[in-house]
Amino acid sequence: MNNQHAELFRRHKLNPILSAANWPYPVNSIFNPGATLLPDGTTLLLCRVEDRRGHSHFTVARSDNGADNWRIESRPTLLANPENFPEELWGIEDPRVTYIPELSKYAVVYTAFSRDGPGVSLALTEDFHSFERYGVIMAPEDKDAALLPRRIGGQWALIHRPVSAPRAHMWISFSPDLRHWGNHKLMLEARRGAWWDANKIGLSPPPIETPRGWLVIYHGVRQTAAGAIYRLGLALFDLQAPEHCIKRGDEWIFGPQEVYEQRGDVDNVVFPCGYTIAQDGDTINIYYGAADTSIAMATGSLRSILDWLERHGDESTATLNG
Ligand code: BMA
Repeated sequence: MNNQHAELFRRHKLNPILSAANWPYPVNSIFNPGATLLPDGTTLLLCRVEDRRGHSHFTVARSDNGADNWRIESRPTLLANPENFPEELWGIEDPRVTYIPELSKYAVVYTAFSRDGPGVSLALTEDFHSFERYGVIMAPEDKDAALLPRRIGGQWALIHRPVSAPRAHMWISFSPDLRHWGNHKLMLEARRGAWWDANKIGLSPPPIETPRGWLVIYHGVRQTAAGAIYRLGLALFDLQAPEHCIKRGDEWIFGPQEVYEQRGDVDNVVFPCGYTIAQDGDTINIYYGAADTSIAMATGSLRSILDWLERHGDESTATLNG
């Protein structure tokens, strides 16, 4: 075959691994989960669950091998709380989970669907039972956000995606206390024209710390006459100055291909919000929403991903329009 390209992520044979049919209570769809590996090796997914009003909440699912035999909590884990947090009026969406060793807590950064559009909210938790809500940390319209696991130069760092219509780029902002955010910097720009990542990009799972830099898997949205196509690309950022892009891949590396990714409530969407890395320090599982309908998983090797970026990455397209 001569139309071959590197397969950096291999889909799991049981895909989709979770869907509404598995849920212990009535729902419309399950997608875009945050993920983390607990100290005992259990994979925890914080799943976005959309009810039959169209509003979303989060529910925890656990598995010993990260692929099957999921134990799903019988009731929602975190519901919108619009009485105390009015910005959560129309639900909470797309959680990204980062373990913060300094706090011995998990940070859950999520989209709060307010009357004025999506904003970025933060909650901390030790056990995924009780959550300490910080409320909105980036005002609408902003989403696709995650916290870095440690301070950079003494400051916490948040990657996020404000919208400056018609285009939307990735930014990084800094805070001394997780409440007051500033020092905003443009991190990665959407390209223009025919590119797969023209006009609108956003962080997918939280950034992955590697010896070569922060590895970022981001989504690009291509608008076509038949609707949008959500695909994934790669970029690498400086460990000490994460606003500085070292490499950016030109080609997308993962896109809707299987029926469960191409057909659903929203066709042609692959949308990971979480990953886990195995004991070997190399095997990475990404957990993604497929067509805004179910959860699927794909596995790759960090070494191969970084090698691909080394060979295919470009230094000049980080913030310039190719
Ligand atoms: C994005 C987000 C995701 C969703 C995707 C495709 O803008 O809102 O929650 O999966 O669109 O609908």
